[in-house]
Amino acid sequence: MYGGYTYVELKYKPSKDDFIVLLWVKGKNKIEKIAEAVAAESSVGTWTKLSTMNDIVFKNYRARVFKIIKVTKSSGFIYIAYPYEHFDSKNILQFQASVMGNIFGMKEVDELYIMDISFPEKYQKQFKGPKNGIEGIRKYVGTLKSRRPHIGTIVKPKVGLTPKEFANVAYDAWSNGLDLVKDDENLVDQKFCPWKKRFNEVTKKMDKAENETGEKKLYATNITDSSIDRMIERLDYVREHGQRMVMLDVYVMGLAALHEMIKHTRKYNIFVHAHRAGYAAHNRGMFGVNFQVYEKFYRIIGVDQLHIGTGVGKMEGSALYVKRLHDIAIKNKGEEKFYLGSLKFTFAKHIKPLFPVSSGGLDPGMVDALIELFGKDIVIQAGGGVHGHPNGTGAGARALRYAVDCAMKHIPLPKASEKNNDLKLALKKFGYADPKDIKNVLKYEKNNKQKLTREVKIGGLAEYQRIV
Ligand code: CAP
Ligand code: MG
Repeated sequence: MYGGYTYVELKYKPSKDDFIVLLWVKGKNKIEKIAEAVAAESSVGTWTKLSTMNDIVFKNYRARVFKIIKVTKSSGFIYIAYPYEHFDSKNILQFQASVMGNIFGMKEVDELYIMDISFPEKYQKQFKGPKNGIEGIRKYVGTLKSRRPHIGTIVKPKVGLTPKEFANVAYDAWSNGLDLVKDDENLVDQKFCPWKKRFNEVTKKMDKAENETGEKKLYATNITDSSIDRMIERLDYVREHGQRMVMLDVYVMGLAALHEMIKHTRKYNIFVHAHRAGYAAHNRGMFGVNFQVYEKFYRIIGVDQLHIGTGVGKMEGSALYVKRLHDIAIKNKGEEKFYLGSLKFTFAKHIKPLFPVSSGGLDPGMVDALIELFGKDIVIQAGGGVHGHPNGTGAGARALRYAVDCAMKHIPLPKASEKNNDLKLALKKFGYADPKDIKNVLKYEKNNKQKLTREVKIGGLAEYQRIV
């Protein structure tokens, strides 16, 4: 009971239109009581009995806790079902304010972590999903048949280069084999590198690189701004100049601004490269929302490319967990993986797969391992791993392209490097990530699903966080 009502209903069978939320909770009271409080505050209830409550409200709009996995008396995993009618249509913010809102601030909880949410297909139908996604971008670049990984770079230093300097670095990358050049998440329109000037210089160099290589190139220009008008102005400029991609810092801009911008990018048929800077403030620790929930929002709303992590590079996320994010990006269905905090998922038919981007501390020596982990449907991006090559950006780009081309022919990198000095020098400086390690991790998962599930059920959030 919470505020005079009961929200725990362990006999309840969720309907196909319910939203399911899997959470970790810990507090001082019994877990059943904490579960009541969380379900009440995130749906129709409050701390006391109400004279205004009626049967219709309680029956039709309340959340129901239908499963509890106790770890201790006052901690564990809870599954909550929310009725479809509880939510606005085409308004993800109302969903966030309900399910991902007040509960984080309640004194009742000492830890609260939303592990996963499954969205009914009926709700997904209110959104359009990616206009192009992986197949559309591959078609544009010309890799539909070969299905090789796309390769790209982030111009470094992150900020500080002038437009001309920036464009020269971009040219070196494209003309030596990369498909994509992008701005960094913290570069938009600073005085030393105004957005329009940079765009003009870069696109001139892109034309040159395309003519010389005969390949289609992409520039993910960062148009993120706290003013929607300014983002639209930039988008118009991108379209008028025949460019096909923009970058958005999707986490910091928020879902409303993203939803709005996607309307325009769809209309203009411009690909959206989504950078997730900031997500980890929410994703790590004892209070938070797992990134996979945001990934689902982004796919349903309709970004075309999204950063998902690496499993081998500089950012958080184990190989197993990042592979799950890759599944959510490209698959339409996935089984429940409790040990990864994941519910089963199904995307509505019209929600196309997006192109997952692996970035953060990557270099050419990691290509075999990345392909072992993700397969070929992946964008491999390296900033430091290209511009940090002993012979500069051009050599770094050539090393990365050669590594991918050899991987497509199943030639392991150490062998491939015997015939290629750029790759040889890259391996010498950065080392070689042996794909065997990834193979072993995947094999371990395959053979130990039940064991891992048991361990998380006994160990709780700490054990889960050890795995992810
Ligand atoms: C990569 C990157 C990306 C990270 C973000 C950077 O550069 O541009 O922002 O990948 O992480 O600035 O760190 P390097 P994630 O290749 O030089 O590491 O993709 O996990 O969101
Ligand atoms: Mg960056």
